[in-house]
Amino acid sequence: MGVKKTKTMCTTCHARCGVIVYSDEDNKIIKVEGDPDNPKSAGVICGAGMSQREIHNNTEGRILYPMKRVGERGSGEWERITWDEALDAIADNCKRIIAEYGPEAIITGQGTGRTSNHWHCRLNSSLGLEGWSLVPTHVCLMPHILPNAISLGIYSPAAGDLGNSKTMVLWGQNPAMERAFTKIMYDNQAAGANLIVIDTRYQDMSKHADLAIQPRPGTDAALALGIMREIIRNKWYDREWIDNWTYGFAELAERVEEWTPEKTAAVCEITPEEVISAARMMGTQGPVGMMIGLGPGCMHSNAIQNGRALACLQGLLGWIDVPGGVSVPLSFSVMLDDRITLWDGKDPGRPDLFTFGGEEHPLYKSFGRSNDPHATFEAMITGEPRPVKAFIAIANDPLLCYENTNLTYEAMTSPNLEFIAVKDFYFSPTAKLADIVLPSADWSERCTYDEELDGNLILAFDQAVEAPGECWDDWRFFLQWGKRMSPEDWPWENEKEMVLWRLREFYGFDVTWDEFQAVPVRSTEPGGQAGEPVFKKYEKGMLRPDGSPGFPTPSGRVEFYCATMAAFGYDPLPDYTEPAESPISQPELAKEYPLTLITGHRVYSFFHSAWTNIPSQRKLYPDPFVLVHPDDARAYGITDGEWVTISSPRGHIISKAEVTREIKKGVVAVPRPGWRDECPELGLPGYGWDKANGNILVPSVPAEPGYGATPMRSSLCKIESGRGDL
Ligand SMILES: Nc1nc2c(c(=O)[nH]1)N[C@H]1C(S)=C(S)[C@@H](COP(=O)(O)OP(=O)(O)OC[C@H]3O[C@@H](n4cnc5c(=O)[nH]c(N)nc54)[C@H](O)[C@@H]3O)O[C@H]1N2
Ligand SMILES: Nc1nc2c(c(=O)[nH]1)N[C@H]1C(S)=C(S)[C@@H](COP(=O)(O)OP(=O)(O)OC[C@H]3O[C@@H](n4cnc5c(=O)[nH]c(N)nc54)[C@H](O)[C@@H]3O)O[C@H]1N2
Ligand code: SF4
Ligand SMILES: [Mo]
Repeated sequence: MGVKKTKTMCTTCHARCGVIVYSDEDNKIIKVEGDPDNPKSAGVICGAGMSQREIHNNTEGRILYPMKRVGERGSGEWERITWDEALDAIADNCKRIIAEYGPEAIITGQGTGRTSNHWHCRLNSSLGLEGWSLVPTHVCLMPHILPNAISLGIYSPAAGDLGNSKTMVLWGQNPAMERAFTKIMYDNQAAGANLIVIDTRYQDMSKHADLAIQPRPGTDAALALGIMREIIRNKWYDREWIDNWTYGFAELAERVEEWTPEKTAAVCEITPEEVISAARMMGTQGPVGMMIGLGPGCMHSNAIQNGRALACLQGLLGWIDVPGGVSVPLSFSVMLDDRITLWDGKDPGRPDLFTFGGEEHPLYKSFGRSNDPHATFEAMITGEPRPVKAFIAIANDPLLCYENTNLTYEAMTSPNLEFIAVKDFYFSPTAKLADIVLPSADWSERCTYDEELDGNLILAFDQAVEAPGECWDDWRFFLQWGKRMSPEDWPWENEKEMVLWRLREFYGFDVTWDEFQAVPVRSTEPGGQAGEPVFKKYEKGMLRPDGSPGFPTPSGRVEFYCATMAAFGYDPLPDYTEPAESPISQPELAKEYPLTLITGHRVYSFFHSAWTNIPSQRKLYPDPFVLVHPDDARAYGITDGEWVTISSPRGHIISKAEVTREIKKGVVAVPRPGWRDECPELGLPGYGWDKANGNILVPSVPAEPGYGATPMRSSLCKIESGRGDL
């Protein structure tokens, strides 16, 4: 038989590169390489993708079988059980708890998109819950898409078609982490396009930028208002677009008037020239495509309004649903289609629907369909306003993912929480506290991926190797758990049937598995050619439910003035407010904690908290580290490479100082993740959830009012030389 060659997709990060896996008769992976025929990634691959070889071939430390706890919680004593025993235990606990306390007493946790989130939602529906239960969308997906949903009617991150832009803008986003996309940008820049990078850190892409601006954390709305003022004053907008497709232009023009380059520069701690240059480039050299990341709008107490200001800037520029502008995909909403989630068109904002924290954060309840983490963890601890009895996590580690980790830990170890199950590859800090752990197949070991959600392509994929031990794909787990809770919702026999059902139900491809494999690329858009999106859908009546031209907003237009914002108690116009915990808003606190803390900027090899135990990934970043500006290092007696203690009113952690001009003066940056698992092959120790995890430092209150986004990128801290008690 020799070497087997399988074309599939790496799903380690959201880029989802096409890859070719070579494996041998012993089911070992020989090599993973980029697939040159993949229309999106075109042969690009990164080290994290290639490390699948280590993850699959060396199963040391991996959870290989379902196991139940036999000792005290957290004692590390486990006993192997069968999948049936594990699933029965989960289903029995769920049924008992639902009967006694109602489904809301079960919290299911999921992390960022790892190919099974839609089935997770369906499973929640089978439990009698509505929505996503517990997800980090309060700092990621929702503040990302909500401003666009409200302002443009586009229920997506509104990513730019940067490969065709004349001016490419990376706003608090670093695509260098996802390689294929970077290549497209470099090629476009070589062909004459501009690149603007707006990032507090002088990050990977800043080094290639025509204009790199480093605003103070959480001040991006001010910058966007200042840029809009310049564009309006200089009439760098398209009058016809404004008249035909936007709402509230006159009010916007009045609002931005006070944001002179000087005032903007003072708030953002940049120069007036930078504001003017950015406005001129965006205003005169279109099409403008933006990639907006977590930097500006997701992880601040003023998150939604920051995002709104950026959405309005895009609306003002007018490059929407055109080549090189803001892409308007249809496929994103398909993932959350009622046919798959079983949400049945119910309004999540209705008063009788209960969510933890829904009263405090009504916008999150209405649009996010999730429980607020802070309120959920408090309920786990106190039983108020109602009890939580079970927590089941799939591809999620709350101890490393959520702010204010000491609260999360108290919740995860609360005696009120009767049952915890975790499905993961390795013993994550939360898995160590579980009653049942469930083994998981990684991407080379499964046949279940999403269609491309950020584009319009369905790419054929297949399982490359057999999963080790009894590692199950997450789809299979949801299917078998679902069958035990509500069999009519889960009619399929296996995961392949689930994939084929989706192809048929959503895109009309009635194919067998082999037929699916035979066509490498399909389009998700009705009538669309593979790789050729339909543009200006708003003119063609493709965006509004009633089929009329326009955008799916109440006015049918791009809304600068937005009644939806007003209905939730916000200023209906884009607005800047100072972050809740900054040297300016909290001068007293800043006397003790003078530095602004950014947590979680991405680094090459790690994807969230995963892979710090994998040698080829860990060797790039052996120790936890923190970026410190040379002037701050001098002021606080820190030298490059030494261990420092970083403290906030919430707690303290350690990291090695990386003294660098990359970070803005007055700001320190702890990357994601801070913690490290042990890496025996390299002889490197672990640094646990309570040692080097940036979330120890981040407050869970006060949060963004409507949404509950927490200031993971704008809170106060101090640094001192030495490891202290850690
Ligand atoms: N301070 C701070 N906190 C942050 C962020 C930040 O920037 N700063 N970023 C936030 C953001 S944007 C997000 S999206 C969240 C992400 O949060 P999560 O997605 O929950 O990420 P992790 O906490 O790393 O937990 C993920 C766990 O899932 C496991 N895993 C990975 N893939 C799979 C899979 O396919 N199946 C199974 N069963 N397990 C899998 C990993 O091994 C890991 O233990 O974190 C948020 N937390
Ligand atoms: N390697 C790797 N790739 C990943 C992930 C990962 O964990 N590892 N996570 C994935 C996930 S779930 C997500 S959501 C995406 C996030 O993707 P990005 O948003 O691109 O990622 P980040 O690096 O978290 O944040 C972007 C930048 O924001 C900057 N920044 C911080 N505060 C501010 C601010 O106030 N204003 C501005 N303008 N910039 C600021 C940081 O310096 C950082 O460079 O990444 C995805 N890709
Ligand atoms: S960029 Fe790397 S980790 Fe992300 S999908 Fe591509 S190969 Fe995988
Ligand atoms: Mo995320």
